[in-house]
Amino acid sequence: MDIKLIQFQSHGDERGSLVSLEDHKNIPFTIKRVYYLFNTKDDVRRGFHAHKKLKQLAVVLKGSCRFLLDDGKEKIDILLDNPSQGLYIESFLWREMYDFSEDCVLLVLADSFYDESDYIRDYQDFIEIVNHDS
Ligand code: T46
Repeated sequence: MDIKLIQFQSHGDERGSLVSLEDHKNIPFTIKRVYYLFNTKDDVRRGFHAHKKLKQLAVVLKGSCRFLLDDGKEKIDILLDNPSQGLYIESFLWREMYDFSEDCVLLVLADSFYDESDYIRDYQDFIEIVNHDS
């Protein structure tokens, strides 16, 4: 599985650091929605779904968390702990997020509005869909 970790340019000086995210420049889609997760508990796992169409990019603004990505054939575990890096999450990837640090703030940019019908929330359904398409 090809995991795309995008390295953002960080503009840093003695005042601190600044990262800018722009449609079709360092973000590979048009940003339609932004959401963020915070106050997450360290023993909680979230996600447990894939998306049919949605493409997203996740950036840990503070702290750290882990992503498990699964394309139905291979599982990859990624630590996100750098606000200058974005994890590109394409459609048909099962994802679970866990090991949130207490201070974790996870920002997600999405290419579509929220749509519950785009979610595949049953793992067996996901496996059947991805294996059927390959
Ligand atoms: C994903 C991972 C990384 C909304 O009302 N609007 C929204 O834009 C979102 C994302 C969620 N919600 C509601 C739906 C649920 O009642 O917020 C509640 C929590 O959402 P969910 O259980 O889907 O959260 P996660 O952390 O399991 O998954 C989220 C995204 O839903 C998902 O697309 O890829 O983060």
